[in-house]
Amino acid sequence: MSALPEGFVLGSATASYQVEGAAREDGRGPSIWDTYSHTPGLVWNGDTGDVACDHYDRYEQDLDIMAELGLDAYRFSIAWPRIQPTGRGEPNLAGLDFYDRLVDGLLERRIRPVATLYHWDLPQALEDAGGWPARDTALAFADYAAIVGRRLGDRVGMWTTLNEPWCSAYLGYASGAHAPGRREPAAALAAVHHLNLAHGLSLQALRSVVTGTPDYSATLNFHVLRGEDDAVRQIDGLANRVFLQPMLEGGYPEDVLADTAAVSDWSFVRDGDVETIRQPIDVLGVNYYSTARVRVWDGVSERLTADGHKGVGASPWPGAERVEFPPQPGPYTEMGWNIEPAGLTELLLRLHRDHGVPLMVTENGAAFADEVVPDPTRPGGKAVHDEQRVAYVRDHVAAVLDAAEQGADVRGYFVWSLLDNFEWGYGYSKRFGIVRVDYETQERILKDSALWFAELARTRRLP
Ligand code: IFM
Repeated sequence: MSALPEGFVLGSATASYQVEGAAREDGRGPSIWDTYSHTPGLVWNGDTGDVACDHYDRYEQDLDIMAELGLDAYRFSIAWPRIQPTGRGEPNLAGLDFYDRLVDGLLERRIRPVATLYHWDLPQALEDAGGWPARDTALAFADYAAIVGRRLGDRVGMWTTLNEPWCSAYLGYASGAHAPGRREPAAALAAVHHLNLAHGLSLQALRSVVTGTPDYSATLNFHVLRGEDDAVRQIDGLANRVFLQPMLEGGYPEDVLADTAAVSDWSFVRDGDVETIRQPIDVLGVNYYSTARVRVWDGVSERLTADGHKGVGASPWPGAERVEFPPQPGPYTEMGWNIEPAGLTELLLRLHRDHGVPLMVTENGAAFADEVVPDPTRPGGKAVHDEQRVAYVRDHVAAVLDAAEQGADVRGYFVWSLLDNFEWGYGYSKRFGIVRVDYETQERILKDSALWFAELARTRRLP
């Protein structure tokens, strides 16, 4: 299949801390990523999101680029500390006004707003009170969701509660490779549960205030695993099923509770939580970049702990001390992640088979070392010939179409990312954008991948 299915949504994605900048403008409070990135030694080159792509002040220009590319939808995230600078209490109206303008600007350009409530910028005050390992954070999240839903709920086309809670829980609280940088495996499991609870509570809160007829969703970053059965089972449990099962089917997988019993007794799960977490969703967001290889560690040789996705710091896998992560065969992107489009087809088919839920690829893309070259035929006289990214995106869109042809109900594809941006612990050293950002001048240059994507959007067929 090379034609996009009828109604298939093509979009691009970003996240607040990665693109907005304006870290202290209009009453925004500090988030855990401000604290983390300002702590020496934690982020490459000491980079921070203070300025990033200055999207907060240049959003009109970025909206024009999206319109020029012919995007159907834009997936952005809302910065909780702009809405509630300490994570609780009265809303900061200037913060809400920004997203109001953004949503209106999208609708004026006939681009569907897809809003994520949480893409990792937890208000620092909530972390100081315990962070995601504390139940109160989930309750506060529901209040925040209601505030945002009241203000934007007549216009947002799709709501996503959480982006990649795997990263928030395990990289934030077990490996320490992400903010807040804690290395407490038991706390990471409590964070898993409270993120799941936040998902359920925020869906209830949104549904009670939203006046439009949006789709509701959550986005997970799935681990597509290769290797030995028991290692695959364990990591699949911790990475995928610990979110999928409570959100879609109800309750936690028995094997995950058993595997992690020495780390936690899961007594933070209270009566009624299982029911609260399992709320109806219209679409499951799927983020996919690569696959990972696992095997049972022999206990003798040096254990390969590097996780193919964010392999720095301590292990992000509570209770999986006997699993190791050998390197995957290439080719690789600039992140060192292997390129395997067939993994995406396989994942979509699995999710379709096991859960029967409509799917949306909410992130897929690649970092490569781009080069800007003079080109008098292009606006601004510059071009970026990112053939590898074009091939990556093309092959992954083809993989999505393969899954659709084999019966998976896949409703859209969002390329990560619209803009080069702050890549968390890697700072600005990794460029994922289909649009180049010059961080000195804030100039935007459409890369060849952006032009390719525009062609896809225009013709609705794989160029
Ligand atoms: O940049 C991130 C994004 O914030 C979440 N998903 C993966 C991307 C690439 O690492």
